[in-house]
Amino acid sequence: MTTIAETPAATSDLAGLLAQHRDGCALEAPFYTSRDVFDADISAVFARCWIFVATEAEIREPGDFVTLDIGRYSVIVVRGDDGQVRALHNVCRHRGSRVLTDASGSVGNIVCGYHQWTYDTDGKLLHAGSQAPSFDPNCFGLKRIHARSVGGLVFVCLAEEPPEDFEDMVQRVTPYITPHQLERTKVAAQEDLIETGNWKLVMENNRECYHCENGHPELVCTFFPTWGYSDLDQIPERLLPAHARYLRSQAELERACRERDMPYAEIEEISGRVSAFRIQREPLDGAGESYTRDGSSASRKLLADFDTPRLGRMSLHHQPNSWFHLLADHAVTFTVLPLAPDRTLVRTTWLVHEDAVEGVDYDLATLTDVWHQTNAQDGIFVSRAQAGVSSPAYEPGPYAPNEYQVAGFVTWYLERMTEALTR
Ligand code: 3BY
Ligand code: FES
Ligand code: FE
Repeated sequence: MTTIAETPAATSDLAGLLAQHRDGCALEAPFYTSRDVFDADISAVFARCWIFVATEAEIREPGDFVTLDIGRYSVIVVRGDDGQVRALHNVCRHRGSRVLTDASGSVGNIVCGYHQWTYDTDGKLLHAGSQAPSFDPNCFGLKRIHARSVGGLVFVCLAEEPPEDFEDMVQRVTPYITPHQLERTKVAAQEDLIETGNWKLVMENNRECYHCENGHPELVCTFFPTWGYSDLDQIPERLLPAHARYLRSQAELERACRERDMPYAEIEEISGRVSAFRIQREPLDGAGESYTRDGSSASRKLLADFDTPRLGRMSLHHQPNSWFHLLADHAVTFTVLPLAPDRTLVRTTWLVHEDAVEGVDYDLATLTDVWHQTNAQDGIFVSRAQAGVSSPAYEPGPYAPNEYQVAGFVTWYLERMTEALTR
């Protein structure tokens, strides 16, 4: 008979919780349910690591901005008049009001709505009315946040001293990203989904494809469900024909990349460093071109004026909160932002060539169909997982070999939390 495990203490004692964890198993319930752990996640993970926040395509012109919340932080990502992407704390230096209240828009200067303190897009205070003669505006610029565009993907870091190994990641992934010329793209669609689960459940769900075969009928038209099996002997017999197709397409794709001087080798650095990542180009099933039901391109106007639509998907996973798929005809980016212990924002952005015309080169419903469905399905898995881990009967179970990247994510997360305790 299965016994119900003792309810893990709803502890604020992170050290005790970390000590309880068993390697190779899912996390204990409070990691997903406790407000204290949530707050610790924001300070130890989201306020320390480089976080993917937006694509440059969302802020193409000087003055264009997006705002987003990372825990209790509110961040402005803005293109300056000099064309540079910057990030600023969205906290007025007068009496602290939120300065920009829209999720996105365009400004000449950044004006606080409360008493009209006016900043330029660098954050410099230009005007504050009725001040005493001793007032020095130079002391009251909006606080800066580290920002960095990696081939058109904008990352920010809230820490004063960002993790140094991000630079190494940037060097290694840039050659994979630049061929897609994301700077020459526009946003075709963006979807915000609020999932009723902890952000780590969202990430864990993304780091495996164990659930794809049954859970994502649209995605597996093109995404090989054998993803995640590093030990090929473990592939179930029913998936062997798909695996054989994978191997054939992989050989063809490798040749196509070599002919175009595009890097192909997989790089996997999923734990043991702060800017942990995985990058890989892999074939797509069906026509092999895009995330559509039959695998044919969703946009006729290819990114970067590629001479072939058959470039599979170049997939980048970055800890803690993002993943990206760059294809020949479009790119799709995902960022995961924690809202509450049991609520998480998943933002999906579809990019197409800047000259692609909706209704002529691409049909929006076709372009977004597969990931729209896949996200909705993942949202249901995550909400069921959150409900399950909230039960007193929940006991963390073991990861299967093809969930090794979930284990990698969890190991990485526990490293960050352990590090935070020793600071
Ligand atoms: O988006 C991804 O990269 C992951 C990989 C497998 C499941 N999910 C689709
Ligand atoms: Fe922003 Fe007063 S709080 S101008
Ligand atoms: Fe999924």
